[in-house]
Amino acid sequence: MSEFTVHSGRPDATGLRIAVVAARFNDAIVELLVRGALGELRRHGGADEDVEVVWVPGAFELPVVLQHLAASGRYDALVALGCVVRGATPHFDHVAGQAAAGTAAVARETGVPIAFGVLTTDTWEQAVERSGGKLGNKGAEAALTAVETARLLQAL
Ligand code: INI
Repeated sequence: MSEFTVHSGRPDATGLRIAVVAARFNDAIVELLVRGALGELRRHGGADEDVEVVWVPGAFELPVVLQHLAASGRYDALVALGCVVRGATPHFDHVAGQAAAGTAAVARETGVPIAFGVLTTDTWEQAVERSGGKLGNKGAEAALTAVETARLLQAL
């Protein structure tokens, strides 16, 4: 039987240079996402001196700052965090849509992996559930995704 070569990214943050880029809007939630992300990076071997946190005003501003950081060549991966709640946001679709599409475009254009940990929920309660509540912490999940993707790209 033939042997296939299988690639996957190790969940090992040792030595990886990572920036967590967080949108301050709805900061009560986003602080929890940042905390979750930083804890997850530490748990997987990330060193405090290799990890930076960058605050932007809102989720709409994430792509331009991600673009700047990704193009600098200083990071192995980026983690985008934020919280957009539909109920409180008449222009929800624009803010959430541009944050997601812009983030994906930056990752593709620069080759730097960017995990998307921006909550886009209908209600505040749904955001609470995903920022350390009963549905986990999406900031932590995004941080681990960034690590795995950075390792995968190194391995391929
Ligand atoms: N930004 C968010 O990150 N979350 C939101 O829920 C939100 N709401 O509700 O409007 C929000 N708006 C600000 C936006 O991201 C920009 O900062 C603003 O439009 C200026 O460019």
